[in-house]
Amino acid sequence: MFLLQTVCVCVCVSVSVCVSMQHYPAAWGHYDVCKSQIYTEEGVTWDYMACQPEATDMTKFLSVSLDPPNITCGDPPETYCALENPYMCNNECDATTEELAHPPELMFDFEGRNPTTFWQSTSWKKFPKPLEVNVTLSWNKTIELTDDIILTFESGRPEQMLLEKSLDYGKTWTPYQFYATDCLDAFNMDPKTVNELTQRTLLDIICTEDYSRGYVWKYDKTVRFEIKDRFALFAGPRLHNMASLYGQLDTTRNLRDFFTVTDLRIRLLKPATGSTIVDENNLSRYFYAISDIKVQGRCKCNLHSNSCVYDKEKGRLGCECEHNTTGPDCGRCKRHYHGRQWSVGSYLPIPKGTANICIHSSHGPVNRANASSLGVANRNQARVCDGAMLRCQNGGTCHHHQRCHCAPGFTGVLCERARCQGPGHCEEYPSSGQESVHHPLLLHRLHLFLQVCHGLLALLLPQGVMVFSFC
Ligand SMILES: *[C@@H]1O[C@H](CO)[C@@H](O)[C@H](O)[C@H]1NC(C)=O
Ligand SMILES: *[C@@H]1O[C@H](CO)[C@@H](O)[C@H](O)[C@H]1NC(C)=O
Ligand SMILES: *[C@@H]1O[C@H](CO)[C@@H](O)[C@H](O)[C@H]1NC(C)=O
Ligand SMILES: *[C@@H]1O[C@H](CO)[C@@H](O)[C@H](O)[C@H]1NC(C)=O
Ligand SMILES: *[C@@H]1O[C@H](CO)[C@@H](O)[C@H](O)[C@H]1NC(C)=O
Ligand SMILES: *[C@@H]1O[C@H](CO)[C@@H](O)[C@H](O)[C@H]1NC(C)=O
Ligand SMILES: [Ca+2]
Repeated sequence: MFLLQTVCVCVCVSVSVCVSMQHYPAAWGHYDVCKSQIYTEEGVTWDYMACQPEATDMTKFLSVSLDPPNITCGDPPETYCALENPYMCNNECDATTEELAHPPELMFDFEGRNPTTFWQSTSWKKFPKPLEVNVTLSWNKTIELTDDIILTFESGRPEQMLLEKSLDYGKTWTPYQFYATDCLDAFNMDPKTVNELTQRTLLDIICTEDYSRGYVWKYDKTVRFEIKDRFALFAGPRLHNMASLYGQLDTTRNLRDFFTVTDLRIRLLKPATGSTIVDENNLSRYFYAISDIKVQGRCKCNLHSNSCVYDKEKGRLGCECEHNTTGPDCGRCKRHYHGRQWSVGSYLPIPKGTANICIHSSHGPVNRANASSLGVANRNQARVCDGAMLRCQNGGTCHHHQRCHCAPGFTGVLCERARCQGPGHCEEYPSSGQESVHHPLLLHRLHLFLQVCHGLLALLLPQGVMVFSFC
């Protein structure tokens, strides 16, 4: 067993590696503690918090597969020529000799020695039939990406490639980003860069020409999928406003899913040719070679665990679930802890979030719900807000589907009303214009409820909207 949590030895190979392993400043909340003991009048109890494992180098825990499977060079042995100079043919590949073999593992070994180690494909012998290779990375576990995916090519960067992701263990695939020297020609897409994305278009799948432009490959060998630039659309250029990002991740499921994967697939569609014409007399110049792949991320544990363990025997990652949840992603309540429906933890309020623990069945609202005829049996029906139909208005953010956090100056269940600024400003909203929770009598009752109850508390507000509150 191998604790991810403790694997944070930063070996600084280059400045960029160190930067990518940097932690976010403490002010944003690490979410690294799931519970802590607190002392109250009633004695020692536990305080539960949203928590997640530390981000780490995820390439240590993946399995890689190639398609076609026999596409790796060296069987039979082959000699390759340099792309820019067909007379420079000193790249030998022989699968039977360790020093001359280029197996897929060399994409994930420790980089920093010279010469680099790399995986290499066979050459484009069957031209003009396309030289296509799928490099599939599988975790058999849902993970959340926290930093840019960086591929380093040892030969020229591909003229056409596609990064795909799967969220269902490889059953279905969707594009993440297209890469080409000519996006229009290759994919019939307009070229874009990540800098052109906005908060609204963040989830758009783009084709970029930034990482394919050919002949200067000697100077830039990397192909990126820009996670941090996308985070920055919410968190600001140096990710100083992580609260804003966490707020969005909390409330916008699509956004969260966008950065979540179980598998990644690099579809190499056309190797570097260095020019528009392929030299058919010397196809040993065209091949793929990748020396390094970086994938930073963390296990997805639904904010119910701060540690993820790698079971070396089974070759599998799994969250060590807290909050009486269970499953590889802490995606359900433990046996006998179905007192209320399982729910993902919440990043809000910053910095500790909301744990949304599973509670013992005997403490649950199940019996009360049926008896009360208030219709609280199904918690899902009591959604106050979400990212789709029930949007918080006027810049408000939806807090765990139960409450809108309104921007200053707005009020109402969905922040739909302007807060009254003074006498005479509220004519448009007669009678029920005041936010109900601010009514002194109701507030008083709320306090009473909070003092009395143990488990889940269901309150019926005058508007007929259900609000749940955890005691
Ligand atoms: C690569 O994977 C895609 C599906 O993502 C599949 O359609 C394609 O045929 C595969 N290509 C090769 C060369 O295996
Ligand atoms: C890989 O195997 C397939 C059949 O399994 C064969 O048709 C193909 O020529 C092989 N490719 C190489 C590069 O050996
Ligand atoms: C490619 O060209 C170089 C230089 O002319 C030559 O040495 C090499 O054998 C050629 N390779 C092939 C496969 O023709
Ligand atoms: C993936 O994990 C599941 C359990 O979560 C296990 O049963 C299965 O064998 C694993 N698959 C692979 C390919 O390792
Ligand atoms: C979860 O259950 C264990 C017993 O299995 C108990 O000791 C612990 O307090 C429970 N935690 C919560 C969050 O209810
Ligand atoms: C509550 O009602 C649901 C269906 O409305 C039913 O399935 C469940 O058994 C009931 N629970 C109790 C404790 O009566
Ligand atoms: Ca390497």
